[in-house]
This record gives sequence, structure tokens and C-alpha cells, in this order.
Amino acid sequence: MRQYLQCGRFGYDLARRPLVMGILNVTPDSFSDGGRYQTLEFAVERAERMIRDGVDIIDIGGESTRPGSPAVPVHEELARVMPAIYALRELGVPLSIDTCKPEVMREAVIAGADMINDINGFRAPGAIEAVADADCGLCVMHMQGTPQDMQASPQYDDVVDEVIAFLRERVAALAAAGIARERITIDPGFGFGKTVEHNVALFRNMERMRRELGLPVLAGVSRKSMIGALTGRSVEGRLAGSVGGALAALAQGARIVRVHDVAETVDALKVWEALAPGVATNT
Ligand code: 9MG
Repeated sequence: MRQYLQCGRFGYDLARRPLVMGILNVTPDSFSDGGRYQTLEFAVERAERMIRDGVDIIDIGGESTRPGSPAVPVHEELARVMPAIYALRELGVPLSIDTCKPEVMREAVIAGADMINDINGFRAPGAIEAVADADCGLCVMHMQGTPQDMQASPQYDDVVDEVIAFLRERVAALAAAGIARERITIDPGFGFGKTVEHNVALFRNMERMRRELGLPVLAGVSRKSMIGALTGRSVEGRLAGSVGGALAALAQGARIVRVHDVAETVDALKVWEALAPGVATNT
């Protein structure tokens, strides 16, 4: 299966190797409390660290998507995200912007963002139009509900069928706007309106998603409550579980893993690939 991903200024053959996407939150609670300038300074330091550690894509988020998080007004999200794009865009690594807002997508792409990661699957009015004429990569994620209410009571008849049907419909909507398939990755959205059982069922069916939709799968389980449920650990103690989750995701068919702990994930991947060639990388 052809697995080329066009990501703005960059292009990747995902059949050759999987990618590690590093999480860079630029929300006020992500770094100490020194205001905007200090947040930016820390974000640049963190991004440079990720690059030294071998990150492939940096995913910048200006609005928390944790369950129960409040929505942020567009002007505030722009004020958080845009300085980070300007500061990081010449570092030689693709920048992904984690946003649901068409205005932020548009400004980010103009400023040089290489990918838009939308947990809302480009459902907001104007979202598809905001990215249609660019060449940025797109991550289309499934979410039931909104971050404010999604974990209240997730319900599915068949979670795997329903998530695949949703992703199929969103990919068709993107294609109808003339967007090339090689720009698109799909994501089951672990923890976004799902119980642990839903997450496990989806996790074990990522290869099926990839096969049925013919597109690369991005998986994010890093430090999530699903890792907490499987290990019994609070968020601070989920590093090993998250690395295990990233490797398991690749073995189950994902080609991009979204992680907080880049160095540890990259090292684990190197060791696994050296000792069990083709297993983690699915070749
Ligand atoms: C922003 N964000 C938080 N979790 C995520 C996940 O699992 N996938 C993607 N694409 N984005 C996420």
C-alpha cells in the first residue's frame, strides 16, 4: 500500500519508517507562569530539545483538549499559537497546528504551518475551505461530543464500525473539496468520547482502518487515562506505559505516534527495529 504523506514543505514515505510527532502545548498552564514571553521562550527550548531527540513533526496546541477543558476564544488561541509558528518555522522540522478553528487554520497555513491536526475532523463550517488550497498535511480525528462533555457517557453500538464510517465520511468531504489523499492521515481519537473498552477495541483495529480507508493512521495515547487504567498510575507515572503504547500502536498498524516523551519513544523504536526488524515498522 502506498503510504506517502505530503506535509507542507516536507514529504514522507511512511512505508519506509514511522514518524514520531512531539506534543508542544502553548497553553498558559503548560509552562510556569511567566506570561506570554516566557511561555514562548520555554516552547522554543522544548522544541529544540525535541529536535535533538529525533522528533519528526512538532504538534503545537494553543487550546487544551483534555476532558472538561473550556474552549478558548479565537483571538486568544491565535495569540498563543502564531508566535510559536514564527519562532519555530525555520528549524527544519514540520510544524503541525492542533486546532479546530478555521481562522487559526488559515493564519497558521499562511505563516508556514505544514500540517493541521483537527480533533474535530474538519467539521466546523469553513474548516475544509481553510485548508483546501494549501499543501499542508491534515489529521482527521474522530471525537464523540466535545472536550467539555465527551467523557460523560460515551455510547456506541459498534465503536469500530462507527469510527470507520465517520472517518470515511470526513475523508470523502475533504476529497470532494479537491484535497489530495496524500495529504490526509486518519486518527481514531483515543480518549475522545470513549471508554477504556472502546479505546482497546479501536486500538486493536487500526490495521483494519488503514486497510479499509487506504490512509495512514495517527495514534495518540501518550499519558492518557487509558494508560492510567492499564497501569494503575497517575499521569506523572505514565512514561513507560506511554512508550509501550506507542510501540504497540505501530505494531497494530499506526504509522505516526503523537507523544510527549520524544527521546524515550525514539530510543524504544530504534531498539525494537534493530532487534525485531519490520515488527514495529510494519514492513
Ligand atoms: C490534540 N490531541 C490530543 N490527543 C490527540 C490524539 O490522540 N490525536 C490527535 N490527532 N490529536 C490529539
